[in-house]
Amino acid sequence: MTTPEKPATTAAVDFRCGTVSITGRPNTGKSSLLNRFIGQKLSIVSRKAQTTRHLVRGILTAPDCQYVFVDSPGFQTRHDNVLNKSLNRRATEAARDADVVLWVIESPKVYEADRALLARIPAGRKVIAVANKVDLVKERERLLPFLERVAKERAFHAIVPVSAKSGKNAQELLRVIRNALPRAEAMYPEDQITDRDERFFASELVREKLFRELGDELPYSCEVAIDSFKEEGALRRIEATIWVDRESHKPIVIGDKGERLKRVGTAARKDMEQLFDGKVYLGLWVKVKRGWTDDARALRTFGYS
Ligand SMILES: Nc1nc2c(ncn2[C@@H]2O[C@H](COP(=O)(O)OP(=O)(O)OP(=O)(O)O)[C@@H](O)[C@H]2O)c(=O)[nH]1
Ligand SMILES: [Mg+2]
Repeated sequence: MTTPEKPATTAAVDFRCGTVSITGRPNTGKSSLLNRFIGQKLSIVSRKAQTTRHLVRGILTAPDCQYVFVDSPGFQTRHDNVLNKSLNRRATEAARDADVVLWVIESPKVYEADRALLARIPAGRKVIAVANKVDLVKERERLLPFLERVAKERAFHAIVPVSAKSGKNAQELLRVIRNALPRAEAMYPEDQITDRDERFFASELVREKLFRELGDELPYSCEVAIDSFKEEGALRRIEATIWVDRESHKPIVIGDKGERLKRVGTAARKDMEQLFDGKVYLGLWVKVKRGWTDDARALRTFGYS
């Protein structure tokens, strides 16, 4: 995650560069796809819908193309609070501003929620339909009719079946995206893989572990804030607070004798050490901010607009 001054060399003839918005309803595998392209866990992933809350840029520089991927929150209809309205706004804005939009759906079905999001992508945008999770389609003969149904939804630039999980067809998808991007100079230095800093990833990795550790509802009312982030030689010393929105949630997050909080901390620390390539000390606290998901001011302090 370095940021040298020089942009990538763009000596290749026909060099392409542009933004690629990864959109879709929750849980279709958008963040998994970003991580697959970049080869690192930049965007957090869980089995639960609505894991992603922030726009995360992942930059991939190849000899003939620089792809600037933007992962976005799943477009959601689940809860109508201020947080979710803000997430939906982010999801659609990212699609509006991109050179190419990936509309990620789950094979082998198109849901109404997929269509609702597709309808929000302005006409004239180059949209690639990405039929993810093809590894789950056991009967191969179901795939072709499914792709034919997809083709009827819009005049897509292309339709590509992939598996973010196994990597199947990911290279082919990259080739299709490249050919849809404009001829342009690189925007970022070639060894830069994201626009987010280590503080951001530290808080996201804690949030990912909460999503994985907690039941169905609680993760949605948890947020993580980094209180301090200090580099002491090779060690990163990080103090973070997990905010919950009710007093009764606190003991659930902490767990019996602090066991759950400890598991969250250990798993997050290990991922941070891998991503930052160095030792990490992580101190975690749990505090209550009542009703923060519906409180615009509290949301701003957590970086939502
Ligand atoms: N079998 C299979 N599972 C996948 C694939 N891609 C993603 N998943 C799983 O689908 C779930 C959701 O993946 P995410 O990458 O978090 O999905 P997302 O679209 O970013 O979800 P939100 O951020 O909540 O909108 C996780 O359990 C992933 O492991 C795939 O190609 N095949
Ligand atoms: Mg996601």
